[in-house]
Amino acid sequence: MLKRCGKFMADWRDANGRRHRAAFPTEAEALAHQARMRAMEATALMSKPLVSIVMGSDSDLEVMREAGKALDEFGIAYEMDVTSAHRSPDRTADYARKAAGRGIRVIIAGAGGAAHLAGVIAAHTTLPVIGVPIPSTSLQGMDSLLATVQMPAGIPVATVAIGKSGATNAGILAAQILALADAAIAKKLAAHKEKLARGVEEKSRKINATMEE
Ligand code: AIR
Repeated sequence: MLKRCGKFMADWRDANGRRHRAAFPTEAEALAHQARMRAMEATALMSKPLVSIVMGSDSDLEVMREAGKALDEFGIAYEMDVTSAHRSPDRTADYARKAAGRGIRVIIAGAGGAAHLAGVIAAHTTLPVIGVPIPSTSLQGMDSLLATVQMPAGIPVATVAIGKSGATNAGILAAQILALADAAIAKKLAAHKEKLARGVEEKSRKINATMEE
């Protein structure tokens, strides 16, 4: 433990990564304070949303909920909101510009039809943006897919499949991005892959048992 001018220095980082130090007369007091602060920050980090899930309308919620479910599986805190690239352009730009400053690390954006939400958000932030094409009634989501995926060079949107599978994968992809700097999430992702493989083994066993009957 660092000692300065006869005092013991407790040392910790807050949820935004800023470093803090406080001086104590004894090492025991400094260590106790440091442990308390580190535990508090760990809790704050867990409950602070790292992923933002946004959608063009509340009619997209049924699909976009799947992204939230995937994040739940990895214990990743997220927020959900509605903003429209066309109906509320100022709100959308404001949201995108402020997201990084609020501690958001990945944005998942879903929209249907002329689905420009993910692209417009990507235009206003350097955070990674994952686009989810919502199945539309008239063109079954082909319009949403093309509007989301066909971004001009320079402004990427990582576009996933149309609908609920895409939303699930958006959540997993966000977890994979966060896992680059978080060993606990990386471990959960490895366990997720093992679970998938065990599921296939089980299906293979069942189908082979049926063949033998
Ligand atoms: N939308 C909303 N603003 C711009 C777009 N592209 C999309 C929504 C939703 C669809 O339009 O994302 O998928 C229909 O929205 P609503 O509110 O009419 O149900």
